[in-house]
Amino acid sequence: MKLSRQILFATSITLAAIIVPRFATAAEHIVEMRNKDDAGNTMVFQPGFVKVEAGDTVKFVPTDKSHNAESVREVWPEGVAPVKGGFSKEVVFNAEKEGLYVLKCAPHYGMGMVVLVQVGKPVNLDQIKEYKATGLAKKRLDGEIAKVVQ
Ligand SMILES: [Cu+2]
Repeated sequence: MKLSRQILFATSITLAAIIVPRFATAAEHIVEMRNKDDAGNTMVFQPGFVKVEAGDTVKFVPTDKSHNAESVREVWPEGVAPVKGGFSKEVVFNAEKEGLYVLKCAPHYGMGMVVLVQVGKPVNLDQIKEYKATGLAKKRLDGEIAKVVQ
């Protein structure tokens, strides 16, 4: 009786060791959509750069109202479903494929409201660097591109 309990216990531990890490590795990352960040910049995603792994999710949260998060189509990797969140709504990006992803807040893109998500390796870095965002969006995007991890 005692032995079978020990075996059962040992089996449970072994199964947990095999099964749990597969779920534990998928992380949820939060990006806030804000009127002002801690540094005093206006109309921002915070953070403006997020590094995640394939299988993770990135949740965009409307900490302040009247923002949204959606794909910048010009540089969105082919074969990946675009993201288009409603105004003042949460939206989740399922990071499944490696690469760099640029999202914007539609009404504030001209004010530089842009965010860069790196999933695994930056396989499309050249395309992202070639993309000509305008005005403050370009300045902010260049700043985020400088944070990309090779
Ligand atoms: Cu906005």
